[in-house]
Amino acid sequence: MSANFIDYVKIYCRSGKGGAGCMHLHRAKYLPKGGPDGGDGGKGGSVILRGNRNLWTLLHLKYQKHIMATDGGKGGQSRSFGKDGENKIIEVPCGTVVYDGETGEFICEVKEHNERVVLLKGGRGGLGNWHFRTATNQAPRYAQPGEPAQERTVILQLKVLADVGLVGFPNAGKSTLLSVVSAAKPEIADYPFTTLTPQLGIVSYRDGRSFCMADIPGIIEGASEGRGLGLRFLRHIERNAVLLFMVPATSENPVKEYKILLHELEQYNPELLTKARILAISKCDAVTDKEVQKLKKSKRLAGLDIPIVFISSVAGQGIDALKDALWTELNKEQNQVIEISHAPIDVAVIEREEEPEARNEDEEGTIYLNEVEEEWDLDKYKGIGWDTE
Ligand SMILES: Nc1nc2c(ncn2[C@@H]2O[C@H](COP(=O)(O)OP(=O)(O)OP(=O)(O)O)[C@@H](O)[C@H]2O)c(=O)[nH]1
Ligand SMILES: [Mg+2]
Repeated sequence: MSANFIDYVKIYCRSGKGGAGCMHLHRAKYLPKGGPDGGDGGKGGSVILRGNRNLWTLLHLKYQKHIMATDGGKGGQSRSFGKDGENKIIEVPCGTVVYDGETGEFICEVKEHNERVVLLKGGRGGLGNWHFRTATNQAPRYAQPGEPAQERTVILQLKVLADVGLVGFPNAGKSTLLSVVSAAKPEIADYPFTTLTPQLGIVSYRDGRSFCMADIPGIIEGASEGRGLGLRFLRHIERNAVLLFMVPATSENPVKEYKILLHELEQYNPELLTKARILAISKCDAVTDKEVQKLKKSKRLAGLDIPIVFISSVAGQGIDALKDALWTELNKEQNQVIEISHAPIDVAVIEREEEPEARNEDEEGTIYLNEVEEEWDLDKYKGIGWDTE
């Protein structure tokens, strides 16, 4: 299960170049000067991302290192058009964020089912020489080249779209809570880092309503410096509307534990602190009633100024109160917006899958006219054809 959860892939993408316009002069037996009749080149294919709610990981893209749309065909004589290149559609789970593979800069994101984002536009086809005939130049011996292809190496990252994200040290009881409130079956054990990949569950609430909860691997002090599993999974809570912090009642100093968690989140992305927070004191069955009462009266806990709920997933205590508190926060207007600016990623630090192999340069050079390879001066064509669109 965990090996199949892929939330990071790096892919080289290229759109198709536009087909070249054709330079052709019509000649027939009784029509030696039939005039220019070169047709237009076809459009190159684009590389397009499409959201698909049935996908939960980027696994299907793991071994796909290159995605290339096809080139537009050349125009032909008798004003025949070149064929358009085929688009390449990359299906991605909703919540996929795209970064530039070299600079780490944010490019775009796909949030909704069937949402289409054009990542790389195919080149426009060149115009055939038929378009360039004028009163003074009735036999233009040139045509327009196709627009070049675009290429880019991109990093796709999945940031799951959940309403509530669980934040806590390892062993805080996050996965146990998820297993109690939803149908999800996360692994649960009394050793740290049981959960290695994010898990999602749908929590059903009263009157047939529901919300989504994400359990992410535990965070420890120094996670922002790469300790434990580091902050690699924190991106999955970037888009949650509410963060549910979990601190066990057995903790020696719950307030300190909460503050460490908050600090690590801040190190990762200060915007996380603008989200609504709820603190759940978990495992209340593991301490005496007296100790629970003491925690309930604790001035230091109350001083945190956030809603606090006392729960025990094992004994089923406080679970309904917790759901109520989460539902209330989720429905507050200021918590509806789950937009967040995606900070650029550090491509040097992020762990990489192996680099894409050198790409295949061996393609047909088709945009040149008369089979002569020369640098095209695209300025020459200003004002005519595609750049006037
Ligand atoms: N007594 C008691 N034990 C609990 C409760 N909730 C969880 N535990 C125990 O605490 C241990 C850790 O629980 P997990 O749910 O795996 O903790 P986690 O926060 O998901 O841990 P990581 O995945 O390692 O980050 C397990 O042995 C659970 O049985 C609770 O409400 N009461
Ligand atoms: Mg867990």
